[in-house]
Amino acid sequence: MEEDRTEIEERARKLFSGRVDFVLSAPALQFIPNPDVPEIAIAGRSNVGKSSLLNAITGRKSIARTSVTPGRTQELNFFDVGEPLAFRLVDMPGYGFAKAPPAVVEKWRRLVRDFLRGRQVLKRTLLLVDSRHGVKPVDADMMEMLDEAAVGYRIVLTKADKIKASELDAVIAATQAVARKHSAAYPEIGVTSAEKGMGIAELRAAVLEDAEG
Ligand SMILES: Nc1nc2c(ncn2[C@@H]2O[C@H](COP(=O)(O)OP(=O)(O)OP(=O)(O)O)[C@@H](O)[C@H]2O)c(=O)[nH]1
Ligand SMILES: [Mg+2]
Repeated sequence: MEEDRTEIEERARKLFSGRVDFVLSAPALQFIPNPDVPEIAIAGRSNVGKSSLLNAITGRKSIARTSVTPGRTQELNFFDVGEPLAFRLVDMPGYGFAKAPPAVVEKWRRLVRDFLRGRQVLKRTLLLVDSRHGVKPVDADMMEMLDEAAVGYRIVLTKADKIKASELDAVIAATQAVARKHSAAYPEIGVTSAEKGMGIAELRAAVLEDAEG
């Protein structure tokens, strides 16, 4: 019998309230952990709220460093979830930072593309999009990289507390339309606020399902 939504959410809540450990921060692929457990990555523009969402999912205030300075997370950051180890979360370096020098952008591109292409254990990516901005050209570029690497992704709107409900409905509809055009994107859009805890229980459950799937 199929597991009930509330059962998965409860299982996910328990899992994330147990052990979650920062493993390492990898500036290049030679430093990433052995591919011995499933992984779920979190990607998105600089400042979109990746680290904040990771903190919210794990119910910790600062397991992933959050910053007010965009472009702070430049490495792949790995977090072990569960005891015994169930899966790993990967906080990816943000993209689309306007002031980034071309050499930095190129380094980012290579690191992310090679990681996505070669990582057999990568089950899914959460692609975060700021509710206030919707999908920007840089996000569409990232979606193409994911489509090409055939890594399935869930588009997750962040900072939903920052806009009105009517505006949120419009951005959800527009984002759904974009998702339909991308082969590796899930049709349903996640809607979250790390600040208010909105959509977090659902996202935790989705992460657990993706890791187990
Ligand atoms: N209002 C509100 N602010 C948020 C939310 N999530 C994140 N922020 C704020 O947005 C800023 C950036 O958040 P981060 O989590 O550091 O973003 P990031 O995507 O990890 O950024 P980089 O690591 O630089 O790529 C911080 O000032 C957060 O406090 C949210 O749900 N609501
Ligand atoms: Mg970050």
